[in-house]
Amino acid sequence: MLNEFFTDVPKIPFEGKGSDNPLAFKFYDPDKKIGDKTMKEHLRFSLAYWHTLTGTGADPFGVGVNERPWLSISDPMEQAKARMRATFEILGKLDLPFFCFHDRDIAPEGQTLRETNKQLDEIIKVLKEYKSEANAELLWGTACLFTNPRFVHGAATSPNAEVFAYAAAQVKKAMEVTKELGGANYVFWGGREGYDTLLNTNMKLELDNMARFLHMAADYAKKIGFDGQLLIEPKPKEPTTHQYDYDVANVIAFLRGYNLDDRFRINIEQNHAILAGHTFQHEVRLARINGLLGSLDANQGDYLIGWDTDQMPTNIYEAVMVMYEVLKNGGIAPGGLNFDAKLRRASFKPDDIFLGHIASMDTFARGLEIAHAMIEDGTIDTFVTNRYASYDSGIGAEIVSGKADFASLESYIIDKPEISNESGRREWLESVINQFI
Ligand code: XUL
Ligand code: CO
Repeated sequence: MLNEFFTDVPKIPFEGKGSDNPLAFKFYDPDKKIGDKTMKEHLRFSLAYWHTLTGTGADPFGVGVNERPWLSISDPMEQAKARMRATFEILGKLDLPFFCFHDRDIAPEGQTLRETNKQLDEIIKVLKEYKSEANAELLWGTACLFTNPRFVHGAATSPNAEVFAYAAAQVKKAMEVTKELGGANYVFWGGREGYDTLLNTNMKLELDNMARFLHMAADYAKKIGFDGQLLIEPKPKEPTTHQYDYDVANVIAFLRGYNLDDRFRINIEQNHAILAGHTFQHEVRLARINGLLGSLDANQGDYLIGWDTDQMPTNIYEAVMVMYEVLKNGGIAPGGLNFDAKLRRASFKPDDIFLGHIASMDTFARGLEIAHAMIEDGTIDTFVTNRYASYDSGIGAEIVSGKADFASLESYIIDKPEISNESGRREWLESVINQFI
């Protein structure tokens, strides 16, 4: 195991709930069986390269403050190699089974795309060497189509066809690299695919072009034999005022409208969900019941702030509700739980990386245990089943089976003097969950 940048941090042990060791798991016990799988198999945790290795802690009001020895190496390729060593040191010490990256997180850009690809290949070679000695796999790869100034008006939805071409070539390469590394998924988060004002926007062409781009991507994945899952990651706003992949409902409609729903599933992020005015669980439920739940970006937004704060997730209640959906889905594989999350700017020490991930991993481990117990107990599920019992027989069964029509429903109800309803019992249900927590 690499031990170069975090020499004070050992391999993080599981010590259990009573432990006062900050560098130990309290709930995440990777080999512990929950139902038919281990915690590690259920949770499929992943490190996000961009926040943890590349992020400096800079914000709109101040410069980078993160103490990251690799970031002070001035030669860009040497820095990229050092970042890769730091990555595998973190993965090893936390025993994280997966990582995710954008192409530009791991290697610097050159003058031309050809030169950039060459640099990427060089870093991929280094990555493969460390990967062969580690227990970590690529959960997903993606292309950064939003940082470089050429993407100022978007990528696939840019008004400039040359930008569309550049983005296509970049995704082509990123998919090849993802396949080469055995990536389980490939993600499309629509960076700047959206608009700020309709005064300068041909919305129809932009949406059609986005669909054309995704069809080309799916065709290329097939052509090179990449059989990983393709994923769209919705977000309602930021950086553009209106992002096209607004939320899960919007993405489902888009995928179906452009005949892409058999090729793509959805990568759902907590902070994006709440920016769209939904709960994380709402988004996961909607994707699940449509057979489109792909993967999760496990982070946490601030409910008082209207932007993407991408905090490390520590809210057990939310983790419970999301793990309930994951268990009902029969698991999240080939997706996983990617910590698309960054430490607060004031948590700038190198070991904060470990403290943040331990807190997040423990949160979802606890969420998994509680959700499993809730399902085993069955109180909530039984309540929901009973609440809809009127559809199991009689007129309800006729509605569900398609036998009923407006005329038959009218003759059924027209002379009934009164309808009685049952209580929804929300407060009692919340108290049931609190007993498990
Ligand atoms: C941006 C975001 C991205 C995607 C990958 O808000 O979530 O990091 O997860 O491009
Ligand atoms: Co994300």
